[in-house]
Amino acid sequence: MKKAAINHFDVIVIGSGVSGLYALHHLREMDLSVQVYDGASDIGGTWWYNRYPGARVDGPGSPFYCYTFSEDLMKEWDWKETQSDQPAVLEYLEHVADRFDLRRDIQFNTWIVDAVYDENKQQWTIETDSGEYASAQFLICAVGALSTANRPDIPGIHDFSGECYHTGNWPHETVSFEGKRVAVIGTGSSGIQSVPEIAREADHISVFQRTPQYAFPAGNRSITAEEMADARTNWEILREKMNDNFGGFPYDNQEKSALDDTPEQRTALYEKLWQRGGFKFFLELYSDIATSEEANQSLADFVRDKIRQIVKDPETAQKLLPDYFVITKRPILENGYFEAFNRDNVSLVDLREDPIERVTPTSIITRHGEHPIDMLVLATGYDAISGSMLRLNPQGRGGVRLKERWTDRFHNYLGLTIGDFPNLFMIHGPGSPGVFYNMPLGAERQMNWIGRAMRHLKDQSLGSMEPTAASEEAWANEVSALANVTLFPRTNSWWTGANIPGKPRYFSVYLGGSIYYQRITDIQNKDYEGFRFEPSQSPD
Ligand code: NA7
Repeated sequence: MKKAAINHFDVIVIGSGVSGLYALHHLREMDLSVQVYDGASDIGGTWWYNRYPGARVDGPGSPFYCYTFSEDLMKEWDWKETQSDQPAVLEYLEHVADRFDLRRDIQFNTWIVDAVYDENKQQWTIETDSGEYASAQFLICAVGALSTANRPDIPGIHDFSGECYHTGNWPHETVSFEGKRVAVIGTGSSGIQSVPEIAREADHISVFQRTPQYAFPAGNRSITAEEMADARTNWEILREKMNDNFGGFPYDNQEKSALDDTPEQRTALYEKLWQRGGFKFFLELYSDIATSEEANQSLADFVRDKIRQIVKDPETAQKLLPDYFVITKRPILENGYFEAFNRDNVSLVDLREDPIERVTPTSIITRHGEHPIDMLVLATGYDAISGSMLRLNPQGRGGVRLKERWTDRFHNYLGLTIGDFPNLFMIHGPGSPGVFYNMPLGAERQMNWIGRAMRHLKDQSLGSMEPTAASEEAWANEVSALANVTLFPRTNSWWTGANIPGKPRYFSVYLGGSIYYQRITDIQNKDYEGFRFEPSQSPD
């Protein structure tokens, strides 16, 4: 990397989504100089890009999908619905950016094309797509766990002459489906959220399904003024509960096994949760749905029955029946997805029996026929969790590139740091609870850990920190040991990397929730066990 005159900061943050915004705020509070870069024209990250019809929070939702660092913020913000839609979440993040005056340290429309560590100076230098350089002792990668789009490599797809959109990079202008024949490829959360919305407007919609999915009623509803008032009054208690809960939400961890109940009792519980809907379905379930095949089967059968009951055409219903362990792919919340197949203008193409062969300028050709279309919606997901780090592909100690280190697995320690990449920190990286945890709260807790580590370096006149190879290996074993207790690794999903050809195939999320935060704090308290430090080379 050639060096022109460059600006120097204490910290450079890449990304101004949920994690990057908090990182900036926290680092400022620590009196550090910070520069944030974002390729988009405004804040929001994944919530800035994901504007497809029907995009909503599909976790436990509002009012607890939020930052917790400021009580005032909690007190002044009114959430309207339990499953907030994308505009509502973005509005909240914009409010946070305004309230804490964050934008003045964020350079938008700036893509970071390279990041290189200088061992002598103990600092990172980044290069932007406009040829600017900047350096900092610390580099924080808040690059998003679901932000590198997976675009299917279907023969002829680039020759398609109609409109073509990936759900994770949806246009800001209104997209009209009126009078159009639309193809949606992909039936994950994005496809399942968008199909009923598109179906209301389009002339016809063909859903191209590779894997049938379990989807649960979103149960979206308005949040009452009483509920908001209650959340505010009890905020301290709720916050504590969020910190103790497995997923970072103020609910009780479940301890009862499905096998302790009779089949009738199980069905009664599933029915009650189904009728209420929402992500709380999974939080109030039995404790062993993800670990016991028998428990899992009982819920899977229940959902398959529901699909058969909702979808009127038995042949279509049959094709929609999932056959993997329920909840071992990211659970999906739906708003009328299965009902949509009862409409005359919605049809299903089962790619397992009728795979796509190619795309022409005006159609999709499958083994058994041609599907003329005007618009192609790619709801094909992401190179999740590790993809955005690999796209950045930083260069660490000895000139090593991340792509060279992350060939067989995503080597890291605590999901926060990587050996040979000193002073680089990830938020929601592989090896952290990331996508299995309330992400704004997780970002805060990970960033607080990182801030404390930075303070430690400064106080001790240390120049760099990075994990040892042994601690990375031990961490990898811990991540895998937790995952292997569950059924998750046995299903092809973006959690296991199976959706991306050639990606290392293993479950890279730390399944520990609140235990994780205790673990990383303990390590910090035990003099940073597993890390090695270098003294500072700089005169001050
Ligand atoms: P997902 O959950 O990864 O879903 C992607 C879907 O696209 C899924 O049904 C895939 O089938 C399908 N897919 C991917 N590639 C292809 C090709 N080449 N051909 C046909 N079908 C394909 O991504 P989402 O955006 O829906 O959701 C991501 C997360 O964002 C979500 O969990 C929320 O937390 C927010 P597969 O199942 O792999 O067979």
